[in-house]
Amino acid sequence: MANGLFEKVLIANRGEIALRIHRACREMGIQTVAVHSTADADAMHVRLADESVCIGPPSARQSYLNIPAILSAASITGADAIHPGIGFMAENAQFAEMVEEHGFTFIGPTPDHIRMMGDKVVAKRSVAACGLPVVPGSDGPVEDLDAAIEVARSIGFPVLIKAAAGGGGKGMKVATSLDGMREAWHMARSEARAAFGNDQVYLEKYLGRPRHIEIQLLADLHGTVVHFGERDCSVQRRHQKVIEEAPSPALNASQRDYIGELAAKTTRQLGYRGLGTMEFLYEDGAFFFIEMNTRLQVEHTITEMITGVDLVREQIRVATGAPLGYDQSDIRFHGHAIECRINAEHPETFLPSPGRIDGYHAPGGLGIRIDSALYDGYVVPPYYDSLIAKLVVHGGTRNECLMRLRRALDEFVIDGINTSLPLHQMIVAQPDFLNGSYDIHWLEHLMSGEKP
Ligand code: MV4
Repeated sequence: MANGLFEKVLIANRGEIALRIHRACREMGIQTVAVHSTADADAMHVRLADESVCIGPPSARQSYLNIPAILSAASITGADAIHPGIGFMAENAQFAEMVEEHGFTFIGPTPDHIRMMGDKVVAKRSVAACGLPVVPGSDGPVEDLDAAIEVARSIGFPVLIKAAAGGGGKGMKVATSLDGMREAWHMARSEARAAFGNDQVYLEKYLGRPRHIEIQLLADLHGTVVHFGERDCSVQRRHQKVIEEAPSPALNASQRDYIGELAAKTTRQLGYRGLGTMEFLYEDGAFFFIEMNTRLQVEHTITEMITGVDLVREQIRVATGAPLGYDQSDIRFHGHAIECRINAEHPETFLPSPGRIDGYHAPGGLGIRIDSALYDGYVVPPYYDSLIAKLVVHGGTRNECLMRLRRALDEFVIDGINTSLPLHQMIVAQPDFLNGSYDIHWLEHLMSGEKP
C-alpha cells in the first residue's frame, strides 16, 4: 500500500457499477483487476481494467457468486483489496470475513455490521436503542399467531407482518383487521421460509402512503461520521426503484438536517465504518427507520451530483484507514439531481429484453452524466440484472433539472432492444411528478390506471 493507498483492487462485479469503481480507482492511481463470467468477456469494464480473470460460466452462482474463484483471482493477481460493488457479494458477511481471512481488505463495513443489518429485527432494535425513530410494532420477533394478534390489538390495524431476513418486500403481508390476521400470518411465514430459509417474522403498524427517503452516510475507521443528505426513491414498481431524486421535494432544510444528524449520530454510536444508507418511511412529517444498506447504492450518483463528492473514492479511501479529513460543515448541497434507471426491458410489460445494441447515442451537455457500460454493438446478456444505463441530470433548481432531463431523454438513442426510456418519458410528463407529489404507490397506481 504505497502512499497508504491500495496498489491494486479487484472489482468483484460487472456492468455499469464495475466501470464506476474502475474509474474511481484509475483516478486514484490504483491498478484494477476485472473478474468476469464467460458471458462478459467483451464487457467494457473488462476492456478498461489493467488485468482481467475469467472466473466461470454465465450463471452468477458459478461466477460472480463463486467465492473460491474470486479469492483465487485476487491471489494470482496480487490484489490488496476487493470491492464487491452492488448486489452479488456486497452484503454477504461470510464473504467479507473470508476476504479478510485471506489477507485482502474488504472495501465495505465489518462482517458484524453486515450481519447486524441483514437481520431486520436486530437492525431495528440496534438503531432504536440509539434513539432513532422506528415504525411502532412488536419488540423483536413474534413467536406465534396469538402473540401477533396481541401486538396487532395494541398497535391497531392495519398491521404489516415482515420477515426478519427480509428486504425487497418478500415475506411481507398486510392485515387490515383481526379477520385477516390468520391468513396474513401463515402467508408471511411460508413466504419467508421459502425465500430465506428463515421464517422469523415481526410486526409493524402499516403506513398507507409513505415516501421512501434514505440518508447517505460515510464513516471512517476513527469515529468520524458524516451524512450527504437524502434521496427520495419513492418512484418504484414491484420494489424496483425507477427514478430517484435529491433533495427530496417533500423535505425542507431543517427536516434534512434533523434526520441527517440523527442518522449520522446513530451510525457513530453503532461503530459503523464505510459507506452506508439508512432507509426511512416518511409520512405526515415523521420519519421511521426501516432498514440499513451496508453497501454502495445504485443511486449514489445523485448525491455526488449535489455534493460534488466522489463517494466511491471516499469509500476506498476510508477502507485504507485514512481519516475523513473533513466534517459535516464542509458538506454543502448545490441544486437538484434526478436519476432515471434505464433497463433492458419492455416499458409496459417489464419483460427482459436482452440482445445486440445496434444504434447507441448518449445525450450530453451541461449537467448530464451517463453511467453505463454500453457501446454500439454490445450484446446485453440475458443472465443478469437488466440495468444498462443511468441517466443522471443536475440543475440549479428542480425545475431546471426537470427541463434538462426531458431534453436528455429526447436525445437518448438505444436501438436493437426494448428499454425503459419510453417509461421515463411518460413519467416526466406527469403533473404529479412535476409537482413532486408522489408516494411509494404512485407509479403502480398510475400504470394500473387507478386513481392514485
Ligand atoms: C413498510 C411499508 C409500510 N408500512 N413498512 C417494502 C420492502 C421493505 N424494504 C419495506 N417495505 C415497506 N415497509 C410499514 N410499516 C411499505 C413498504 C413498501 C415500500 C417501501 C419502500 C419502497 C417501496 C415500497 C413498496 C411497497 C411497500
